[in-house]
Amino acid sequence: MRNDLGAICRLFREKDRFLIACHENPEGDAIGSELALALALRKMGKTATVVNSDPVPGNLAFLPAADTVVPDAEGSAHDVAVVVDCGSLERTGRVQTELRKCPILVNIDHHSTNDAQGEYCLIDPEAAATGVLVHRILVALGVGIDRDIAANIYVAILTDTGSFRYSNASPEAFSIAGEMVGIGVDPWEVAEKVYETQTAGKLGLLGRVLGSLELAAGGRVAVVTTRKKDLRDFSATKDHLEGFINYPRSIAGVEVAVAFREEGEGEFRVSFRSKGKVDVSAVAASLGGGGHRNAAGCTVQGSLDEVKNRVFGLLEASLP
Ligand SMILES: [Mn+2]
Repeated sequence: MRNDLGAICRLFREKDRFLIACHENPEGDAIGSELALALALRKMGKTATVVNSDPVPGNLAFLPAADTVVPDAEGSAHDVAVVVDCGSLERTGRVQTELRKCPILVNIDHHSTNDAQGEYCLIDPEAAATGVLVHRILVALGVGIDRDIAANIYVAILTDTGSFRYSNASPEAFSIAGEMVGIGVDPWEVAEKVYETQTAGKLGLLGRVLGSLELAAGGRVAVVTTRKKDLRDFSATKDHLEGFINYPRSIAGVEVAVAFREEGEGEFRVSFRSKGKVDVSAVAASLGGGGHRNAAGCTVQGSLDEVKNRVFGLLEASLP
């Protein structure tokens, strides 16, 4: 059943044991959406277990109920699995085995590349964040949104709109965020926790990664590259690279920023950010990945030079 809010509400009212998950390498929208939903279901007297393949990133650990996320939920049965912010069930990673055991799957997402698996889907690529869709559900359910739920919804929208800078920052996104502030969310307190928690090591790594900056396609594409050694040298994990791609994207005249990250021997994770007319989700999809029009990613096999040549070739062809 696709986009039947009433049917999803009936299901949430009827069933009792929910298993909620998001994608690997979760960020603000994924974590905020699943925690807001879990808190609301618990308020309704339900059991809601949040299970993720990866831990909650450090800068989001302050979110209410973040301490209830578990790495596995084996040994307990659930009536309904709810997957948020995932274009496909595979994106949930390791925990998908447990999700698949649930008799009913609900899919709540805003990726345009969603494959709509699940008995119930709420998919709206026009929504700024999955948190917006969770808000729609909670309003339809009539659950009172308290400060804890509000903080999670606010962070979901804040992070997926790039602090209300991206073109997806719709009137609905602003209006829900405003409502959450009205409920008691403090924008500065949240911003400080989400964004102002750098470590000296992370800034050192940023310096290294920016040192790899190169321009392609006559200055319309900017590229940064991270090798495994770079992460090792700064005792960093891939999470520390979050947001680095915004620097090459911020260069005047650049339409697409690309970040290459060495994942394994002959394997690179490629992230794209577009600020112009280029649909990077199409480029990522043609390499087996996916995402949004302005933010997408894929994993490509080959040496760094081979991977770069393939990606540049596709990008040059898609530049208007
Ligand atoms: Mn999202």
